[in-house]
Amino acid sequence: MRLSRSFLPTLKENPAEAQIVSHRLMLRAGLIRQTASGIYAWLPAGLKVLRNISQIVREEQDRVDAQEVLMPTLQSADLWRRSGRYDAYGPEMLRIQDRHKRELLYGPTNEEMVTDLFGQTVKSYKDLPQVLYHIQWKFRDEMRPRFGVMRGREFLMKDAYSFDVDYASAVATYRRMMLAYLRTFQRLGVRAVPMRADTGPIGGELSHEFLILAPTGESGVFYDAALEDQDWLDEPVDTNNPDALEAFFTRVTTPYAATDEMHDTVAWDAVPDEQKREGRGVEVGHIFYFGTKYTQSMGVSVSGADGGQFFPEMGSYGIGVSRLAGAIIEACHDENGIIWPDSVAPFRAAILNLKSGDAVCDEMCEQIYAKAPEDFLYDDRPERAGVKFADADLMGHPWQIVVGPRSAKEGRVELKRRATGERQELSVDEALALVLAG
Ligand code: P5A
Repeated sequence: MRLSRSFLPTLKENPAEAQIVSHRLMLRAGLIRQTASGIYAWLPAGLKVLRNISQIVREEQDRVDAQEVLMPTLQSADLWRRSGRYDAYGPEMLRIQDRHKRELLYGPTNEEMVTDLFGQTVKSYKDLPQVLYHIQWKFRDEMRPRFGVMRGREFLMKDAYSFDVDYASAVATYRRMMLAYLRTFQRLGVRAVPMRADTGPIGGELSHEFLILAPTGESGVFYDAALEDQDWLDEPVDTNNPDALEAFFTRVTTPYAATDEMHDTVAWDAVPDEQKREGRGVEVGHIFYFGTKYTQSMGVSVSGADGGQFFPEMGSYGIGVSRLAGAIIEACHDENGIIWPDSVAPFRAAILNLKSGDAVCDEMCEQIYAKAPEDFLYDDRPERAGVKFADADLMGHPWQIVVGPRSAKEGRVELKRRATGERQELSVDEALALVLAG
């Protein structure tokens, strides 16, 4: 994409309404614009980020055999009356009436809808387990929407729902999902720590939150340094073997990892001092096992091996996809701007033409741009070099290919790695090879 023709409105000044760094940087780097309180439009670069995150989430869901569907954003109030949550949910639910005065709502979550969908379709234990997920917009009329997309009213969530024959099978599904989550966050280039959590309005007895460690996070976090090492996630886990799943689960859910509210001082005292870590975290995922809460209340049963009917055991599993865009920035930035992990960056590299209009620079840039894949951004604007450097750092492209008049004459460019600041002078082909390999 040529920057001169693109809809990438960067801002020099910090917007007054943004209190935290990710919100400031998302506005300044031209990723989002607010259209109403807690509601945002995603501009081209922001949309690329959202798509990159969604795609990694999708691949890791598919890898543990979850199946993608797409349920609507609007739901009927009657569906929620069946579970008893219509009245219980409170003012966070946006309630709507259609022209026939039928009551609808903009879905804050989909337990009811998916249970109904499942009940219409699955009749026998032989068809279990089933895990369905979608990546869909949600609406929660938050009392205090704030921090940009981190606590929005309309936000994008990946929500998965599982149906199992019994407790043991449901727990195995829960653990498989936990593995999928840790793999997802690792691929997104951030470290996420799973912690025991309260179940809140979703309900149930077993629940974990996933927190990305970032100094500006909303929750205080106490954890064992052992959790920082997640390289072993690259090793295969036999997800059909309950013992292997249990071993994995025990490894990642040490009782030391806790938030402020759930801080167990006895367990904390047992952690060797040099292993103790205190930090802050942003909740980017939350998973729940709640047994037959919804199947029972909504009367959704299937036939069992003994010929009788039973209520399948359920869990639900959320990832805040749009919140992640902000959370990743909270974890990956410096005083100059965003430092995108390679896997989520809207553009892999920017070509910076330090002297647009100079024949040698223009020609070399055009030559690089012609060879480059789609995810290169060419800064061809007639701007000063300083402006281009600042914008490239702000937007956070993992690589900058800098084309200046002196080195261009010798057929060379300067390649800068955003994360480390490391620079090297290379030929065009060498630079391209490095960027494309990375
Ligand atoms: C799990 C999936 C649920 O809704 N039902 C379906 C369960 N869980 S949750 O914890 O309430 O939400 C899941 C994740 O969604 C993100 N999230 C938000 N993101 C941005 N703005 C919000 N207002 C917001 N509320 C929730 C979080 O990442 C949360 O972990």
